[in-house]
Amino acid sequence: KFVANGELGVVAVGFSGGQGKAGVDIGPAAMIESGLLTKLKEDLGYEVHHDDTVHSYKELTPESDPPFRGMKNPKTVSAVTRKISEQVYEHAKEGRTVLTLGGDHSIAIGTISGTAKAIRERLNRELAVIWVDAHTDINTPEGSDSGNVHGMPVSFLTGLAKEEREDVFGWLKSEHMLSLKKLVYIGLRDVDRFEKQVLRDHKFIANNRRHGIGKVMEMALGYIGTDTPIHLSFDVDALDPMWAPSTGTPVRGGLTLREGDFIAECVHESGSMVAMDLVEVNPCLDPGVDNIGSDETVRAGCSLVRCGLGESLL
Ligand code: B3U
Ligand code: MN
Ligand code: MN
Repeated sequence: KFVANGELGVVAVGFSGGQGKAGVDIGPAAMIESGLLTKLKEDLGYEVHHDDTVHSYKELTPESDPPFRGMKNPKTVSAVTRKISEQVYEHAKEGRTVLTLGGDHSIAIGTISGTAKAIRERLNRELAVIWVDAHTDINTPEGSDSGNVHGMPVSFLTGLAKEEREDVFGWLKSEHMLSLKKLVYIGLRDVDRFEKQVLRDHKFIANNRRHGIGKVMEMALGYIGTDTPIHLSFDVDALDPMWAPSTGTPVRGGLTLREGDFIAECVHESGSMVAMDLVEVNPCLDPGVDNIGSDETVRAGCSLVRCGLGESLL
């Protein structure tokens, strides 16, 4: 089986160019400074491979990176995600579980493409993705109202959005891609009209909040099956703003922290998780006083990661 070998590859990505709000680029540093990686080493026993760097990438000037097909910062986001894809691939091909700390959710174009490629090469298997988010992030450039690429990663990864230009995601090849049939959503509650149409057309499973979280996880993992490697892409805005207020687009009515932790625990316990992303922690957006909101959000993010990597309360 493709089970974890106790080695963890960490990629920290200080990137905010997939959306318009500054501050999400310091999310990874905040989580690392609060001791996350030390915990993963000391308490969970991982051999951690990390270059001790929060990668920031040179952003192009607005003049050299004008909107293309409505996308904002297209060349910058493409170049950054391409780099991330290679970094994640390098870890995953060694059989390491890969943890990526973001950064906005556009970085998943890099993380998932990197994992998908490594899993194909190493295990000759297709990847499944559990996307935990208030949003579906499946806009095409033309379908998007905002032009923010963090609302489009799933569309590029599944080939719903295509672009020939090498410097605008044309580097994504079939080995990087994800099948729409291998995608499961949990936590959705803010889905654009265009995206709803996509969901209807493709009929892939999205969670149903009629069921409790236990049943949702049973259905999600049952649908994926026990023999398929899983990439867990966790957007902290899936949590209710009560638990994670410091994020770019908070939406009321979300998951409790315990439900979020439970999702991550279940994916870990499946034994199939090969990679995890934790994204959209923005410590600069704090509706509280004395950084209460950002401290709580960072703590929530760290908790989700620890649960995904095997910390169990039991
Ligand atoms: N669907 C909207 C809003 C959004 C997507 N992802 C986040 N917000 N975090 C869009 O811009 O595509
Ligand atoms: Mn997202
Ligand atoms: Mn979101």
